[in-house]
Amino acid sequence: MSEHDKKLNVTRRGMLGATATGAVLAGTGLGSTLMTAKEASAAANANLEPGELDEYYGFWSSGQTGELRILGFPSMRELMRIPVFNRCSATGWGQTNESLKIMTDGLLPETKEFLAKRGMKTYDNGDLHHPHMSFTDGTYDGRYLFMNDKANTRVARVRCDVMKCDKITEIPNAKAIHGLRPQKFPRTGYVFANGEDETPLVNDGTVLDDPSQYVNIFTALDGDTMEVAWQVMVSGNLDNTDCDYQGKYAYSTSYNSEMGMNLAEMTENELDHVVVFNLAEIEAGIEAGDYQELKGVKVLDGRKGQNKKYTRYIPIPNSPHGINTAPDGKHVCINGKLSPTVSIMDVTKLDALFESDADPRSCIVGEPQLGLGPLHTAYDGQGNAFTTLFLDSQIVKWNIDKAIEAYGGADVDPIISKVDVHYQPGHNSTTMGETKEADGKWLISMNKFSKDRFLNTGPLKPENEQLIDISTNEMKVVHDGPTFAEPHDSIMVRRDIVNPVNIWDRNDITWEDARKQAEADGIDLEDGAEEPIRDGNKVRVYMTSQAPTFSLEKFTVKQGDEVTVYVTNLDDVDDVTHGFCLGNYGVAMEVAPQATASVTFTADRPGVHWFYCQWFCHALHMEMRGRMLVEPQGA
Ligand code: CUK
Ligand code: CUA
Repeated sequence: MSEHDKKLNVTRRGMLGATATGAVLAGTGLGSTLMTAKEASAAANANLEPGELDEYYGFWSSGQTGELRILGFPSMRELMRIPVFNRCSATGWGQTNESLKIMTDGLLPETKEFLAKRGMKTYDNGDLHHPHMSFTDGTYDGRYLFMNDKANTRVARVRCDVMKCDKITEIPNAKAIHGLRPQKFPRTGYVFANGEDETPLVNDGTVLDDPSQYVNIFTALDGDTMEVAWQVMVSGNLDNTDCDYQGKYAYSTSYNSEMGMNLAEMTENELDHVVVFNLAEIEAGIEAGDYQELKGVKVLDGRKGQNKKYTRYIPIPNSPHGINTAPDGKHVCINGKLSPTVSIMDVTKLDALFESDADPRSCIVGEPQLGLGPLHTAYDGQGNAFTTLFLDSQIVKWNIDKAIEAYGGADVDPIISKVDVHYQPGHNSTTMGETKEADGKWLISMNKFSKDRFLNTGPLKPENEQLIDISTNEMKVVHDGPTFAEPHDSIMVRRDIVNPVNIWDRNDITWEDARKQAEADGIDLEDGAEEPIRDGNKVRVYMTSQAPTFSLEKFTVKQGDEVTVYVTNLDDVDDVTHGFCLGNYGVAMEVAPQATASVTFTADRPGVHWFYCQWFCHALHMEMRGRMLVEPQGA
């Protein structure tokens, strides 16, 4: 053990003791006499009294669950789940016509065909790693959240006014969208998305073992339209991505510069790289027609050795993973993963790489050794960085300027402190930490393993997300938060930035198709219809809901009819959501105040079938039900 680590260990032990005492005493109301005022206020903020509101919104990914989650922060209370890439039983996401439109509109024609052969309209799984909010002028603007799907190569957007997904775009030419970040300046703008898995450029099944024909693709979407703006072909794979505060560059880590196809090949080189994308040069290249069109997208060639001004490759040790721009607008930390180092890139030195043939490493201004398995770095806005050490199960707090001085030869130690986390952290994030308004209050360590930290839930255990007070140099773990599979990343956004509505606007675009159909049928969605509208074997049932009744207590269709039920919720009271669940037909959906939702199914079971409201809405909620009569064929 080095002198340094010994010192840290002692500090850590002393500190843990102090925290435990503080916490116990705080519970008895005596804490404030023993804790400093700052400690006391931090502890008080983390433990909200019933009815108190959190200071921050936490937006959490959910990995292979495929949804986005909203947590109150720092209480870590889970507030909501927003289905995105998954099928949701509670809301009908993936079944309602409105959600299916969002889930299918942006699929590639070849995917629609592939799914149709399997009797599916859309994928019902996803792997959501990276949720990030739209920016204006370097900070969150509360418009949208963007997120990736590694499993099925998609990017989705959530509207922050209603907290529902409104667009999903499948990315052509790429495979496995992983790293994702919105442009920070002047606004979003572009959403940058990395393809993680390399594939043959023409992937028609004729090439397997010829790496020279494999490429990888970096994608920029237009955050306003959610259409692909352009793509750049690169060498090596792409892992995580970020961009600057000047609107000039985006950059991505690559852990497989070797273009290896198995573990041994992928980890062969000591140095992999970061690819820097020059946005102005790429736009100029498109303007000049220097691209090929692949599946309707303009694809530029930014591969190594092309000597074009679109990209530069910066050697970085070793299989780098996370890449995070600091709130100072100047420094970018590239986390070494298999190297114990974080490489600090200075974005003001990037111009020179493109203007001259400067050594690509000339933009690296620091490379501190921090510990084993550095994966991601977060910031406090005061010149300090917090890096997760996966193998050491620690967070290390260190100073960026000191690391740069040490790289220049000064005898300074950039490491300020380390804290144990439980266990194996991946991402960490700080309050407002990926914006220029980083406030240095809280850090969340998103640990991949919880092992013994909670009651045993069998062989499958929760993840553990630990809340850490970073308002002092000694980081304090103040809360353990179990989560289900498997949040990777999170952001914490000041609550004044996020302002969702309580009730839908009746003119919302979400049910535009329903409104058009109703108009064609001569009906107002807000009135409903007394009888089903028949159109061949298609039957449309229009009803409204108002606690505790549906406007129809019964309706009749024929066996084999394709039935669409539209429900419009006329209640305009906060939180009075109704549902429509049709028993033994596998049909259920949510209808929030002033919303319209619809579902289409084939009435192939004759008989009387009850439908009921499955969101508790009223003292007579149980009575909020009705009957569908399906007359047998030939009747
Ligand atoms: S990746 Cu998961 S720990 Cu997908 Cu952001 Cu680093
Ligand atoms: Cu309406 Cu329950």
